[in-house]
Amino acid sequence: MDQFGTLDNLLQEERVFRPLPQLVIEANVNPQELEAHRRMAGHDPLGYWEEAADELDWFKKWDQVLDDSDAPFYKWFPGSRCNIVYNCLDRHIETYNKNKLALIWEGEPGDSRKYTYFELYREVNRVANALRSLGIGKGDRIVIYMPPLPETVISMLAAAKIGAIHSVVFAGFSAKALRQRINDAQAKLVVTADGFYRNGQIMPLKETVDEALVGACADCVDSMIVVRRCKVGVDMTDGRDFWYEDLIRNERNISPTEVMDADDPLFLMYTSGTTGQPKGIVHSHAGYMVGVHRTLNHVFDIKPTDIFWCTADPGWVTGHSAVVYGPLMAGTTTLMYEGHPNYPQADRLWNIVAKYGVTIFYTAPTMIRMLMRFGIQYTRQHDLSSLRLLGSVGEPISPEAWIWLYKNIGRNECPVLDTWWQTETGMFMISPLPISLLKPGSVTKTLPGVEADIVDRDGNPVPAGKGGLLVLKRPWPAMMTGMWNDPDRYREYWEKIPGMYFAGDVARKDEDGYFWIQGRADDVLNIAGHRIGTAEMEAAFGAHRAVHECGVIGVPDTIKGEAAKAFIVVRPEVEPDDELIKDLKRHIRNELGPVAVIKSIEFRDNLPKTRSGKIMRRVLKAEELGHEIGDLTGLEDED
Ligand code: 6R9
Repeated sequence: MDQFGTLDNLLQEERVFRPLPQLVIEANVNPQELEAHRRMAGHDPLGYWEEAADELDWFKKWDQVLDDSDAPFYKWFPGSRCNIVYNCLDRHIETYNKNKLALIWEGEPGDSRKYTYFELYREVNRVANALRSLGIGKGDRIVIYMPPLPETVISMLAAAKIGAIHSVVFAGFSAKALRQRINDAQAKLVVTADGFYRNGQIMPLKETVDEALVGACADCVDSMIVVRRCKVGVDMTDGRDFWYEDLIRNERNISPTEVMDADDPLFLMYTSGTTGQPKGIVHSHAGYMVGVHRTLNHVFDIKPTDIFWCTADPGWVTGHSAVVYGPLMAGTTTLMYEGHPNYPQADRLWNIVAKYGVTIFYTAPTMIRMLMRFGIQYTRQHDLSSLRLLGSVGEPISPEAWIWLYKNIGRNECPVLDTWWQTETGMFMISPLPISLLKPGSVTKTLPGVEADIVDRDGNPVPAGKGGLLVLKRPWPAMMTGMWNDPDRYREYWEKIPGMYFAGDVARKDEDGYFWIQGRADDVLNIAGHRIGTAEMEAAFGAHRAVHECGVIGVPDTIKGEAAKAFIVVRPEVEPDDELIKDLKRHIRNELGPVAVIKSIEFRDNLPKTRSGKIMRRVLKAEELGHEIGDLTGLEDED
């Protein structure tokens, strides 16, 4: 067993942690209120969500809370008119929040910028005007290929304000992956930066966009906005590329907030599925805003004095719900850091916590494992006493990592809120509140208004303690409203187990009704909390001249949680050697970007296949990990 523990001790974990009395007294939602919420959501779920919707501002209220006449294409709050940006900015400008800090940003070199709600509002208005001047309007798609910069948040909000649909693409993706997303979304505009700082180096970015736009592909893009971050030289194409600062220099501070229908898309977020083509998950204004607002407020118990730091990159859904939209709707101060946690040394995150007095720190197990590796001496160099809540998301957290965080960062006082949710769910689904009794490694119980269960392949509930498929049994407001260009793929989520939403995860429920997530059931890897499909990786390998056939599986990795191992059959004329391994790794980095971490490559003469010719990753995985291989009937060559 490694120092971070394994799934086996997760299954045996029996420790429980109670919240300190002071925390319960001060909580926005106390235990009696939580019970009342659960009771209400139990017998009148739509009434529960309607009450949640009433906490936000609308241009026109709904005719109905939920229209399920065309299930699984559920429509939340039909007939209503709203704009999430109104709730993130406009409404705070009319209250005492106007002069409160909305955003604190720190760059890797140590530079920092702060925006009050009013300042952020003003900047978003100017960019909204600039977008309109470039011919962008309601329903147009904008790809935002940016590192964590204030302008990333500003561009997202400006797009949403004018009714455009943003799709943020993680700056770690390759030109090819970017092109694929631009094409699928048929984006008219790309926002990017000249480069960004990472681990003491300048990483160029604009040139990757140029590469993505080369040739006949991506000719939907008319213009590009470039933020000057590192002052590195870039080639600007006349008539297409504009410096951000030039565009907004003369823009006015007011730009009308577009009135949106409930179902008008707010953003697309591409995520990996089981085929080579990433899925464009669609989230829309009304439902997303209600679900995220209610769950973020409840789980993180937002107080006027909080400084909320979610370490996720804006390129992931966590960055959308927990860095931008959720915190801003809540009127809290959200913090963003541009760079590497190890720069200039391993205490950087704690330095930031102490410097700004961070009260809520929400991160991912892969980050926690990295911090554990750095050692606790770094945590002791800074005053972390401002922290009151900790959070985890992205993959199962081992009890060891949970306890490390609780003890060394949370002084044995701050609850660790392990939130289970997905790009598709938009909002937290299964999660404790600060008042909950915690078991390290468990995401505890469903939030009020959410119904989940563990079932077998036919949809029958499995007994407590047994593993099975994690399903959601009722629609929820922040659910994706569709799949871009692909309604059939959306429908699949509801058809694998009829009448239920199957999330793709395996989990179990214990005798107390606590959920324990075990991992993905499908061919999707979770590398450092990022989803990447084995099919996507196999397709990328397949594009290399030396590769005849390839099978990719996930193998355990102490820091990243999981990493990829590739089994490769080379073309007859190729002689596999170390040079080829290096070249293949380089190739994957070019094709998919650094997110696709290859742990090892093994050359084989052939791969196990089904009679229909599908590579059996299950067999490769069992061999690799020394497990029982299981049923092999249907295998092409049972030897
Ligand atoms: C928010 C986000 C979703 C997948 C999900 C599951 C895993 C997320 C988790 C967790 C265990 C948690 N996951 N939260 N596993 N405990 N608290 O991560 O979205 O990128 O779409 O990934 O991540 O496997 O299905 P996304």
